[in-house]
Amino acid sequence: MPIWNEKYETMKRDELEQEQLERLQQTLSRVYRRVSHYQDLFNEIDFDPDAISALTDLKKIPYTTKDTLRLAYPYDMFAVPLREVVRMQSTSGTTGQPLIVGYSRNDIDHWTELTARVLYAGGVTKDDIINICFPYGLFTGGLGFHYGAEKIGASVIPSSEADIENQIIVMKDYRTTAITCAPTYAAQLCEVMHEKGITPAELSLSKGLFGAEPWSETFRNEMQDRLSISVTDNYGLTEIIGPGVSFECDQKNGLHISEDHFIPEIINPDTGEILGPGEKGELVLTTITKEAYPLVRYRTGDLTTLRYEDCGCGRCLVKMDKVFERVDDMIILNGQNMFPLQFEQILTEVIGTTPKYQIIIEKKDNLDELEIQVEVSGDFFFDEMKKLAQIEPAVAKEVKKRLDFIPKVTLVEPRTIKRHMKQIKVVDRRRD
Ligand code: DLL
Repeated sequence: MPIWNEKYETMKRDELEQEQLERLQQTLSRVYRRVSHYQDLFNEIDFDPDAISALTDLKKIPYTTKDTLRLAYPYDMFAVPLREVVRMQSTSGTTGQPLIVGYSRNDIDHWTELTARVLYAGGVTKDDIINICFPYGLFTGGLGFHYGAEKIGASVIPSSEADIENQIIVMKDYRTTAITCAPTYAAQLCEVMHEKGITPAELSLSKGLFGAEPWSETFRNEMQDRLSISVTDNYGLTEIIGPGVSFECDQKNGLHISEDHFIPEIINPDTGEILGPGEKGELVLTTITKEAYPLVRYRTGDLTTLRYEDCGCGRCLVKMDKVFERVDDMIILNGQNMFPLQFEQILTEVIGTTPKYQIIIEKKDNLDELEIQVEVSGDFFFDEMKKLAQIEPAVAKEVKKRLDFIPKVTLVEPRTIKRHMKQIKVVDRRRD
């Protein structure tokens, strides 16, 4: 499979590290001169950004957290004057106050290069017709991929998050060969196709590039099967740039991080201690080419592992494992810690496919209670009432076995769980 940027994607590690060091020096000098937060921080720890001589010097700088960015809202983390900002995007604010991120002209060029890498690694070429099914707006998915796909020379359909039926009509009539979207959207696409009796053979689709939220290997297999396409994962976050931070290649076993733009580290989320390759922890990223919104050692909140190994695709960029959990995902139920993923695994095993589900947590008589709502869809046991009746006790039993408590399990009608661009897996009503 061809590589979009041979030079940087296959660069040998010593050469890459030299390039990273030079870019890091520029970034640290820039943030020290232009962002008061970093100026104060470096002064406080007596850190001279012009004296760094090795990548390991980065470890001397404390982490940057989302709280710092929130305090700096709207523009205090910007490292260029607004007249040099050509674009602003924003986080959704689902976990608090939204953040505004600015891009200089060079930042947009770099971002375009980065999303082109993602798309190319997922098999998109100038011969493709691609629907960008991410919202075009403050969310980074739409415009981020749009520019990258145009750069490759693909025929870009900015269909955005169109109503699913219209999306299918466009895909059919325009003979779309590739889509990029959130996995939740892909699942809805499948559902509607199923309901309308549309088969993959009626479409020209051959690849799907999914990102923006966690999704499992079971889901990949299911989508590949049901849509007759090849599916790859890609990861990014608004604060760092948007999509384009890391991407899967045809090997589909880890996401290559574009290390010529971002330096990754993995830390223990509780202690801040740096962890080694192969150890799972929180991903921390430093941007080394960003002009308008550079971040040093930003704690992403995402849990993953870094793997420095040869890849069958020929790229030398480090790989991170698929992200399934966030540090702040953890559910604490009556003092016991658990992750939504544990429930998802149980549901998938019991039902044989990953259903749409939502976990609702409430407080009753001073005790935390957890309910798992599972949406019955046309795809699983819709007409097999006997099997349906077995699901609730089977899930409850499995949860009791693995997590030692009995949840309430409720099957709900199709489309009861509200659709968002990203699936909201946990609704915590304890603080309502
Ligand atoms: O979701 C950017 C993006 C758009 C990435 C389109 C990929 C495709 P935010 O809305 O700021 O930005 O959300 C970032 O989403 O910290 C992760 O927790 C999660 N996330 C993003 N991609 C993945 C992925 C965009 N492939 C947050 N797998 C991140 C798992 C992901 N989680």
